[in-house]
Amino acid sequence: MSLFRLASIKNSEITPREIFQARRKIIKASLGFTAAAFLPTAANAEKKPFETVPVGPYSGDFPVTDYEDVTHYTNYYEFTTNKTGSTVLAQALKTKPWQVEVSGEVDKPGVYHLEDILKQNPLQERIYRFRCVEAWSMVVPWIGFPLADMLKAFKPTSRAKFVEFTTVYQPENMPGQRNKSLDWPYTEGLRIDEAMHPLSFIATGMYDDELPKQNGAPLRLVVPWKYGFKSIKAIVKIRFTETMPQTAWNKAAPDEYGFYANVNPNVPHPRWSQARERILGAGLFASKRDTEMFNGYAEYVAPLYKGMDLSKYI
Ligand SMILES: Nc1nc2c(c(=O)[nH]1)N[C@H]1C(S)=C(S)[C@@H](COP(=O)(O)O)O[C@H]1N2
Ligand SMILES: [Mo]
Repeated sequence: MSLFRLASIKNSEITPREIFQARRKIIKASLGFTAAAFLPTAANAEKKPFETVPVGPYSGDFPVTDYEDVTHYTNYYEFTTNKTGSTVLAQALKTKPWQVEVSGEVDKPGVYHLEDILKQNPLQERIYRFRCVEAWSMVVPWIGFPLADMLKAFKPTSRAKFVEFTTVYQPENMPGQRNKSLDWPYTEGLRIDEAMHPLSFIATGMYDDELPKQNGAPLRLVVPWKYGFKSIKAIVKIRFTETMPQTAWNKAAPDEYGFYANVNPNVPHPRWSQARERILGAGLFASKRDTEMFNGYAEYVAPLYKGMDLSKYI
């Protein structure tokens, strides 16, 4: 039993790692076909829609972290700075209806209903490593679609060099927004080539299910080669800009949280090393593992930073 687990988890909420992986192996084996189409109709009918989502590219065959660990140890400052407290508090978030306002350097600005975005973007699963700046790591089977697919539909102009994302402002349901722990609403940003990179992902679900509120429902960013804080939750605004946007963490502590925030074992956070990481769910006394450059995704993303001094551009 992991130290992070709460005693109150219901058995029905647990997705045992072995069962999950066995099922995913079958689906992976049928890749190249549409997994859903080849399942017998009766079996299909019993499955939730998310369980028939095919596994997309870039999904490494990693041991997946237990669902209850990923859902009971979250960072969500709009609710609380307490990583176990956000599990319960986040249930107050109102996620229906949900709209995303698109503005700035685009030919198709506007307010888009989430349902319309979902209709345009077929779901796939990406099993990604995820690492937080606080030095724990996990592997999460996210369900969603490539960020690039969604962004391209808005037709960015040639002046769009960066993309800024903004989290919902809902202080009546988000107690953290009623104090000044960060400059609300939470914002994040990517350079346009980072945003368009095929690894950058929008998650609307995970572990064969809808995205839990504490993990960023109804839609969040997942950028697996960067520290977790770049992966902004509950997105309501996307703005394309010519200049580098400000980000919530960079504004709060510029020396600690840079714009790029690439996972880099060689550059310590000013207050702690980033060379090793704790595996979520393994327990506090389990041995740590060495953190990998770009969180293990260097072969895909290192070219984006060619010629940049990564000890300067943190
Ligand atoms: N809106 C918002 N997004 C956020 C955060 C937050 O406090 N508010 N925390 C970030 C941090 S620091 C991390 S490590 C990841 C954690 O994602 P998880 O809680 O789903 O594991 O979410 C990121 N996205
Ligand atoms: Mo984090």
